[in-house]
Amino acid sequence: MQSRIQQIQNQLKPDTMETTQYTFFDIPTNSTPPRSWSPNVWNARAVLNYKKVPYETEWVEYPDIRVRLAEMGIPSKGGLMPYTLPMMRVTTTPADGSEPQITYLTDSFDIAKYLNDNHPTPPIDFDTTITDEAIKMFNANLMDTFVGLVLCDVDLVLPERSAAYFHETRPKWMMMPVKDFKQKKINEGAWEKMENGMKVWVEFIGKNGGPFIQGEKVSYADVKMLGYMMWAKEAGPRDVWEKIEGWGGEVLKRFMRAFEEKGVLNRITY
Ligand SMILES: N[C@@H](CCC(=O)N[C@@H](CS)C(=O)NCC(=O)O)C(=O)O
Repeated sequence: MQSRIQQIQNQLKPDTMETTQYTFFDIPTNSTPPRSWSPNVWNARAVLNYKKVPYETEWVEYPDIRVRLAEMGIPSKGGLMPYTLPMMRVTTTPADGSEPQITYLTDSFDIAKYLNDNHPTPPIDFDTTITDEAIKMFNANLMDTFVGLVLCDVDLVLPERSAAYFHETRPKWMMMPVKDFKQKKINEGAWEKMENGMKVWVEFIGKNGGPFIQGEKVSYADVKMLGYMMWAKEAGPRDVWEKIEGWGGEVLKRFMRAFEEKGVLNRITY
């Protein structure tokens, strides 16, 4: 019979432990190295970085997303965007070295929740009431102007093929060329709406003294709000981000700094 010590030693041997590897699929910018810029992708990347779990990034350009994901056997979601990123591949190799098990998580929320369940510390509060409230606040006050002033210029930071894909696909839901859609939003008062929206944002984020919505405690609602800010910062035109920074003032500064201090903004290029 094995002694208790031997049993523990065997359990601790690297070749007898189950291992899990994460591969994170993200959309690149045209910079070298590429940078993470998409709000949906940030909802998941922020959690990976916050939890400090090891992962590797695979960059997939817009037109290649459906090809790459279909090739892995991931089913289409149908509609205008049958395949989307972020996606995370979880490869688990059993302790006995048998065939690895592969799981694909194909939605940012599912990735974030999976990570929080499997890596409980540091924790993220997934209370749906706060998340719903934050999303409702953002959608009612800022989403429309972020689409007009940030999304419409995302092609400026995209590699050539991705920018072409953007101009081919987005007019289908904008019902007009991207340039005209942006102008329409500006004519409808996008700048003023953004300024007013940021006032509501500041009040919402700062209501418990900051840096996060509930004070010191990080929630998934904060992660969502960070995703939108990273979208503007990384993919929006410089002047838009500068305006947002100005309107966001101390509350936005503290919010971003607090995430930075937790290591969340460290991994952006790999
Ligand atoms: N609900 C999804 C939405 C993700 C999403 O819309 N991703 C966009 C990039 S921001 C995408 O991959 N689009 C692919 C396309 O346009 O073909 C999530 O949050 O994971």
